[in-house]
Parts: sequence; structure tokens; C-alpha cells
Amino acid sequence: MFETPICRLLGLDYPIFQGGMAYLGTAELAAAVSEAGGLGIIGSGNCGPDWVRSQIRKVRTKTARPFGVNVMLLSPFAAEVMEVVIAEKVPVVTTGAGNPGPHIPRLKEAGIKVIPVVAAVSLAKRVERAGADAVIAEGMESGGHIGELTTMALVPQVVDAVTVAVIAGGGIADGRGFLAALALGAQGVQMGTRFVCSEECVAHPAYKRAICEAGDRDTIVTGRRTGHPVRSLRNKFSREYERREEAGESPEELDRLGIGRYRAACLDGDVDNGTVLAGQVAGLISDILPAAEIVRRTIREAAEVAGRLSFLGRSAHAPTAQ
Ligand code: TUI
Repeated sequence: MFETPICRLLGLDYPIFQGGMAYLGTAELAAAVSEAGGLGIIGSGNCGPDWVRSQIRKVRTKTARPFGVNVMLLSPFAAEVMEVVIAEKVPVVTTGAGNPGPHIPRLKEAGIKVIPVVAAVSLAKRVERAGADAVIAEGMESGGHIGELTTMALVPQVVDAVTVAVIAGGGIADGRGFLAALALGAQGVQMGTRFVCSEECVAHPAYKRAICEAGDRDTIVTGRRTGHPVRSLRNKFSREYERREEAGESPEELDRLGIGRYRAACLDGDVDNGTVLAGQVAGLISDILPAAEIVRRTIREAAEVAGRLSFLGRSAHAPTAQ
């Protein structure tokens, strides 16, 4: 069920991508998602080429299914990580936080499927021209670095603007979101925050707990002044950052304030003084599940919703009695 063309293109059972999250998208999580029939993705973040190579090799010891590597283009190691993914011939590369255009020809020559994350129609068109195989249209509901548009507005506009497959990301954590994304014209979804709250994710237990306890209005966007808006859970640090941002502190000072905060939250569990990157769906998530169960449940729920909607559709079109 829900076998869309992207499944055949990439060799997936289900069109469910795991977001390529820095520190949290490790070999364990990526392998579990891929083994369950989705697309697991190693998040390279700001990590160096040796770490990425070792994670790629680790995934290959755990699963023979296709997987991906996310290259975060603001990373000082982005070019070196590109060399590693090419040398290792990973099946799929996704990119984030920038325009991967210049890298696309070499990735394609290596037989790698390239699927950039875009937050606007303009970049979607540019990467399609440069040879991207599909795009992930990520709305500002998502955690981490975000654009300006919501998923509901962005996805259909990207669908109309390109001919390659579109995967929807941002604001999706269950089968309802999955089916809504398909209704918008997407061929699949990317989920990040939902997979943070999986058993295989290496996030500190306090990080997962903070997401499970969050409500609908518990995320905040900071960093608009620095040019890199980031969504995270509201906490002591984000409030302090917001206060300093509103007081007009310089982007340099603000950038300095943020150094090491994400690592502190996700690896050391300092969820008060660290940055807990999470999407608006944090309020929808209240349990930690095996990654395979997240994939299965999403598909099962989507099938149930599709059944209900098709029934509604039939009654809407039925001729009225008398
Ligand atoms: O990249 C992400 N999410 C991330 S990256 C990250 S690490 C980071 N930390 C602090 C500041 C900045 C980054 C944490 N979370 N998602 C994919 C994504 N890409 N969202 C939005 C974009 C995006 C935005 C603008 C992609 C391209 C773009 O414009 C590029 C251009 O040149 O037009």
C-alpha cells in the first residue's frame, strides 16, 4: 500500500524518509528505518569525513536495504563529506541548509540519487535543472533550520513547479500527516522529530522526554537576526536567546551564544541550557517506539484514514435521494 513511484526509484517498501538529523541520525537509526522498508538517513551535520565514512560502513553491516546520507551544506566539512559519499557510493544523498547545485553532477556520475531539501519553489526549480532526482519540500513546522512557508502552502506549489517527485517534510508525525501530504501531491514524507522519539535514536533520554512532554505551542523560532532561523523547544536557553535577540545583540554575539548548545542537549541531556531542536509536531508525540513500529503505524493509520475519506468522497458524489 502507498507504493508511489519514489519507492521504485529508490527501492523502498514505503515512501517514508527519516530526516537526516545531526548527531541523531546515526547508523543505528538509519539502519532500523531502512530495514523497516523506509529510507534511513545518516545526518552528517557538522561532523567530519571520517565519522561519516564509519557510519556508512556501519549501516552496511546492519542492512542491505537502501539508505541515505544528509549533507548539511553550512558545515565546514560539506565538501569533504561529499567526497566520502561519492567514494562510498551511497545510494541516496539528501542536502540541507543551502543550494547543492554545484555538487550534483559529480554525485550523479557516481550513480547516487540526489534529493535536496528545499524551502521554496525557486530552489526546487534550480536543483531540478541541475539534475536532482526528487526534492524534499520542508515547511517551517519542522525542527532545526527552517524556511518561511508552511508545509500546506509549500508542497503543492513545489509539486506544480517541478516534474520530479516531491517528498513532504515538516509537521508530519503520523498516518494523518502522511495521507495529507499525498493529497497535496507529494509522493512520500520525511519525518524527523517522530524518529527522534524512537528506541534506536541515540538522543539522550532527557531530550526524548522533553519532546514527549511538549505541547502544541512549546516550540519557538530563534536566530532570524542571524539569517539562520532555527526551531527548537522553548526552554531557559531559548528564552534567554530570544531576549538578547530582541535587545538587538549582533548576529556574531548571538552565533557565539549558540555554540555547543545542540550537542549539550542531544548528547548530554542538558535540556534547559541546550538547544532541543524539534518540530511543531512535538505536541503530537508522547511515546518512544521502535523505528520499525513508527513506519508500520504510519502506514496503517494512513490506510485507515484513506478508507474513511474514500467513503466520504463516495457519499459526497452520490445523487441525493428524491
Ligand atoms: O537543514 C535543515 N535542518 C537543519 S540544518 C541544522 S544545523 C544548523 N544549525 C544552526 C544554523 C543553521 C543550521 C539544523 N537543522 N533542514 C533542511 C532545510 N534546508 N530547511 C531549510 C533549508 C533551506 C533553506 C534555505 C535550504 C536552502 C535554502 O536556500 C539556499 C539558497 O541558496 O537558496
